[in-house]
Amino acid sequence: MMAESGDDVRKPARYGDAEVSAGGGGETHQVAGDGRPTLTTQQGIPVADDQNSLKAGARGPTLLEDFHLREKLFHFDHERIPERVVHARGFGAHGYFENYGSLADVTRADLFQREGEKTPVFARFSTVAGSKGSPDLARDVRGFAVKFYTKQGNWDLVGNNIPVFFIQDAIKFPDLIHSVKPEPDRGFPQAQSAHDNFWDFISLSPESMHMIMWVMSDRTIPRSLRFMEGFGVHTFRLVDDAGKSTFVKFHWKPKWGLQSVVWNEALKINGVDPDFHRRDMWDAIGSGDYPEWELGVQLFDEAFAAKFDFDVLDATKLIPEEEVPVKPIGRMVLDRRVDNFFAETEQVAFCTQNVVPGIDFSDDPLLQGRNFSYLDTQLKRLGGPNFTHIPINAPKCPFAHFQQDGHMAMHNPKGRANYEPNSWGGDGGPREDPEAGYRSYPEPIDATKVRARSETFADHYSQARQFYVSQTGPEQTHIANALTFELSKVENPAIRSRLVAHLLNIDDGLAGKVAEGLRLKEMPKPATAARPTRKDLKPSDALSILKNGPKTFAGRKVGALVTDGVDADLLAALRKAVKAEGAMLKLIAPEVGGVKDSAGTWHDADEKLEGGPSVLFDAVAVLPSKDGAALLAKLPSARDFVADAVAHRKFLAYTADATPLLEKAGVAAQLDDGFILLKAGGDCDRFVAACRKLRFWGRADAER
Ligand code: HDE
Repeated sequence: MMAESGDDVRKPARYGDAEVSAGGGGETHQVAGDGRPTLTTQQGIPVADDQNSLKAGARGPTLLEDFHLREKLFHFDHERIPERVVHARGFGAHGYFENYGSLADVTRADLFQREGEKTPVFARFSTVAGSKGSPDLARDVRGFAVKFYTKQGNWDLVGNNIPVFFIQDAIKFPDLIHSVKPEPDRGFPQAQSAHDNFWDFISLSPESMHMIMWVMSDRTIPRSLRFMEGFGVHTFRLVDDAGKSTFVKFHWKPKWGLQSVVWNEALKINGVDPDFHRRDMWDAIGSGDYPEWELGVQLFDEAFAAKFDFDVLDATKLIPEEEVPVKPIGRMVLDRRVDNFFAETEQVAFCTQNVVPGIDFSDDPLLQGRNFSYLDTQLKRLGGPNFTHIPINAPKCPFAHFQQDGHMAMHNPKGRANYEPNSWGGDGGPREDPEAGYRSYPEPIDATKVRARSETFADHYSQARQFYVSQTGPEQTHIANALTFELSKVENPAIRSRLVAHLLNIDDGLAGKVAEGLRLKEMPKPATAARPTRKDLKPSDALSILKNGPKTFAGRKVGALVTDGVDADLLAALRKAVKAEGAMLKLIAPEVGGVKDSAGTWHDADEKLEGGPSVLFDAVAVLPSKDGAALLAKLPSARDFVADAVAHRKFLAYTADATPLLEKAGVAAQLDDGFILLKAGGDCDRFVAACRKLRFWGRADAER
């Protein structure tokens, strides 16, 4: 029988570079000293042994007396808080907003008064439907929420990457979200709209059709959170010092242009890197490649609202930028990662009701409902009314009020006064300020109380059509393919057909393609339309991604597939050309340890081949040596690397030695202008210049 006493039986042990001490059962102990602090309990009591619980004999039962064990398990058991009911999966970062000039002529909002002034911000991007652990590249709307810590309190602009929404009245939100979330009997599918319940609800809600066009476009599969737009969606009000109101819609435009992945890439990225978007943001900020957007406003008055084709209070409609231009007013730069994901990204509590003097609501019924919902949800999620005491939610300006107590109260006022009016003079606490204080815009309202939908909201198809006809050919194909994909996952044929009936009111060509893609036995009759579709709305270039791509390859990534013997000069030239563009080069090799180039220099790899497929990169280079190409040609992962890059219409640089691999990947016979042969260093510059177009859309037959 071996010793089971409490004697100190620790002996030194070495595991590679780690020197530890091993206990009687061989367990690892690392002890304090040499500048390492002493481990304590939450109460500050020093801990002697964090590997073993207190037992009656080394093989005996654990004792209830072990306060360290109990405290450790108790705390662990309570680590989770409820995830957000929507937008559960998100990623946040800190930064600042900087004014281009003063907006004093339209708003008294303090943050917009002074040119060049910076306001600290925290932004959180999210998907909507999936749980916290769902993959980043689900086809979904992206949340785009920004908290501005202004000198007059926090302003939360809680938007999306799409300028319109599915529904017109907040009362439908629980139904919409129930329909898209996993079906209640089976608990799946996760993070997907491709199922019966969602399309059942949508096909019975014609007001969703405009949003559906956006959701089925590549907007819902962004390449990076850095390359997507953001929108405040609703019409808001700006109010100036004299009390004059101007309507406003907010737009975020990414500095590096718009870019999305294609659907087949999204499916594969979700498998190989479910954290694709958050990793991209983390890496970009870490390498000083700061995500940046310009904030713009569409400003208009009551007269414009009265004559505009649609109701500005209807969140399923947008105002084309060609009709009311977006005026840039400042930029947001995200330059700091969070220190702790839970404390910041998880606990941040955005509320649409958080507005500052000079910014006000419109009567959009969706916005009005949100103003209740966000505050309400934080109580449940963060466990009490004091969530503003959490540093990420606390204003960065002075604040003073008489709200007190509650769970975990951290800012506890001193003194006697906790009410007003009071007669405690200088010790009486804060007082209201009629001048600086928030004054709601005195909108005249003379109305009858009704439960009704305004008839001015009744046109459901005209802007859906306008969106569709504003897209380029490839983008229209993607919309048809996405609808076909989603509806093919719907089991009930009546729902498929019902949706096509709506598409007939949008565009016959689109309806035809989807009907054919689904192999509908019979074309349905067009859905009854509350208002006939207008065909006279002018196409708007601002609605297309491809018409708003970057003119640079900056911020993008090239994946270079290399083996031992890779041409040292070419690799150096490629690295230089990519860097000069402000892009990144990642090396993918058969083993993560790296490769030795033709000059005998060692290069560490960024990824092992199986973990670095081409879907993770914006363009690829295939640079094996002759022997390397023969080796790669035998590997399915290398053949997929090449075949996928070609199918996804990426620019592909290659060397003559790579030919056996291109042959085995089945692409050697179709070398189009998207393939760039690298013979000398100068060819690398040509390759990078070509990459500015992001994809070679001219490649034939890459998709159906
Ligand atoms: Fe939200 N939404 N929403 N939403 N929403 C939430 O608030 C809600 C809507 C949006 O990163 C919840 O804190 C209702 C439109 C974003 O923390 C909840 C309605 C837009 C985020 C809620 C809408 C959004 C949320 C869940 C219909 C774009 C994530 C957790 C009236 C303009 C914020 C939370 C973050 C989150 C309710 C519609 C954007 C439940 C009732 C339209 C970006 O309060």
